[in-house]
Amino acid sequence: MENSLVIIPTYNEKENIALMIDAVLSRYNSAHLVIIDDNSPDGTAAIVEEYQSQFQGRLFLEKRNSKQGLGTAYIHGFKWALQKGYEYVFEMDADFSHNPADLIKLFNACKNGADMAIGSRYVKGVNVVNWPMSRVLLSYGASKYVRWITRMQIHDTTAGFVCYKSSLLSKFNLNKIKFVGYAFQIEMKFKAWLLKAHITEIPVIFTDRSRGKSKMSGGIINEAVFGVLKMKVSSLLGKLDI
Ligand SMILES: Nc1nc2c(ncn2[C@@H]2O[C@H](COP(=O)(O)OP(=O)(O)O)[C@@H](O)[C@H]2O)c(=O)[nH]1
Ligand SMILES: [Mg+2]
Repeated sequence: MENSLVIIPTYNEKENIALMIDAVLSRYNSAHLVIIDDNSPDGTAAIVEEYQSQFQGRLFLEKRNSKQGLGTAYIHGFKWALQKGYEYVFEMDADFSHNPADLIKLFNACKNGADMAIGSRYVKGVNVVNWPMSRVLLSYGASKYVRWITRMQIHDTTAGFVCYKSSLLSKFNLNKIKFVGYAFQIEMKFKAWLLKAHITEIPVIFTDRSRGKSKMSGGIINEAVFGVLKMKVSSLLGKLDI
């Protein structure tokens, strides 16, 4: 995976982060990894620092002062990636819900012409393991809702496992991304769609975390439900900044 940067946002991931660093960097010898940590009280950042000497020049840490949401952490990572000149930029969670072994599938899709490859749970049925039924229904329902409102031909509109070609990322005005929580994932896909990017969905199996805690909250859901509607209306009025 040459010219590749994997971005992982973290908030209290001390149980996962060391295993994840190793899973990515030992498996893919040429890939780089940046962790965007929001001053996790559990000391996640210090663990990353411990590993930096083992993966000299391939493991980076960006520390932010406080918990500012997953969306803004990715924006920070995207700007960092574009400034350093990586060609393939990945989004992935720290908790092993996204299988590091699938990174290569997303990479190959982008190498073979896609601008954006989405690790998708909903291409055929529902490929989610260990989530409570309520969470599966929420996520699946959200994906259907977003597809219906936006008319994007994407099955997993809320997926957080993505590879972007930097040529696509650089077309976004990253200062104009509005959503800070999970809806950020929807906004990126919708804008890529409006940019007529070549988007492909690669089926993956999503497995709920077995270590640490989820940061999902009610406010995040509100942002998604009402925000998506607003975003669609703005785009119809020609008022959406991409
Ligand atoms: N930097 C940063 N990372 C976050 C924040 N919220 C969640 N994360 C990370 O984003 C990823 C997904 O969050 P997670 O809690 O697993 O969400 P869930 O899988 O949807 O329940 C994990 O790697 C989290 O550590 C945040 O506010 N800031
Ligand atoms: Mg998770």
